[in-house]
Amino acid sequence: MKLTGVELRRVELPLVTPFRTSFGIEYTRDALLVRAVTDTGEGWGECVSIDEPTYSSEYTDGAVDVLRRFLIPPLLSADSVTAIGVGPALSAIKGHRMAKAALETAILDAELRAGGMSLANRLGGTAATVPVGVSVGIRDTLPELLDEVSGYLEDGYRRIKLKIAPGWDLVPVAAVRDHFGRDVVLQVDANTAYGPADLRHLAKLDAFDLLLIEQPFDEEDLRSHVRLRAISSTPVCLDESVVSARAAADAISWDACDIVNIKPGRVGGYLEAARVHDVCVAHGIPVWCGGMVETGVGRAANLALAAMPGFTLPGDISASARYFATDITEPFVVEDSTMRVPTGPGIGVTPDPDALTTATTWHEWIPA
Ligand code: OSB
Ligand code: MG
Repeated sequence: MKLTGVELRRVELPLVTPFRTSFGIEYTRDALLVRAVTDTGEGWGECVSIDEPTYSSEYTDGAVDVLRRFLIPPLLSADSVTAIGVGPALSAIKGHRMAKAALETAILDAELRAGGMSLANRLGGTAATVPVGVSVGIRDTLPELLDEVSGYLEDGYRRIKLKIAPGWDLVPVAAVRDHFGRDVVLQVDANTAYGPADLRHLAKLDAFDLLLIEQPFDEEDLRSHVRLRAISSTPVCLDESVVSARAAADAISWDACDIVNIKPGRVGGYLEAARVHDVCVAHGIPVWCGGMVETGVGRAANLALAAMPGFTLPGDISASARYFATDITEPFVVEDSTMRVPTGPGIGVTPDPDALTTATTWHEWIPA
């Protein structure tokens, strides 16, 4: 397959509810899409970076820069490209996994469309539907939080994840437990907001029978995650720390986690995400598919990944309507607390041209 050009496109989608985490608040999703054009057709990928380097070191302006200056040019000058060849071809460029993932996904999508195979089949996904979960941001008041959670439970979400941060942890978790009871599957995500001095405080979450606590400590502080596991009964899940299959293997061998959240962007693409899955399955570590407030393009691909057999826990895969009034693809919907895995070739969806035009704030064509 010859890559003949790549289009970078930024789309801005207002969020139906502002999304506040321990690292900031978002009112809109400014997503970066990559369209790979080849001699056998085109493919799409979504870069999951956010506006500021507050979740990880990547940020969208930086992703645009590294894509156009360092990642796209070598692939455009190659005689031919394959999806499995993208990682090795770009290995001289350090980091920038979200940018690499978006480019690899666009090429993988083009390749799979040309061959008539779905991404789920390519990855070894077997489930036709996957259970949905929802990630609930930090709110100003407890009544607002309870209201939002109540709406999601009515919508059919089987698992609720509460964002926590120092000052917003035991009280909101207790409130949700008291109000909705023990049957709700509840977990929390701290996005690295705590430090070693908070170990005893976090162990108090044991009273609430949580499915897991996600990434309480710094991404490089595996030691504190090991220590928390030793003093707490709540399973520890890693997100930010797991940047590759090797990082997953290291974390598991050091007893730093019980569960792993797999985000394809964070690990450099769907092919590496499948390898993270395999490492975790080999060690008996359950995994689930994380989210980065993706548009329909990224969501479609995440569903394909979540169809793999090791994804035994509900992911942060919610309906398009949980995030946006209008998505750029056909909206993804929740049916019977599950979502359907796309079956069409490649990622299985294509952005709607009108919705795309309306949402576009910037685009650039990079020719071979
Ligand atoms: O840590 O899982 C996270 C969103 C942006 C950045 C990091 C995270 C999140 C979420 C939202 O929790 C998950 C989603 O619904 O897409
Ligand atoms: Mg997380």
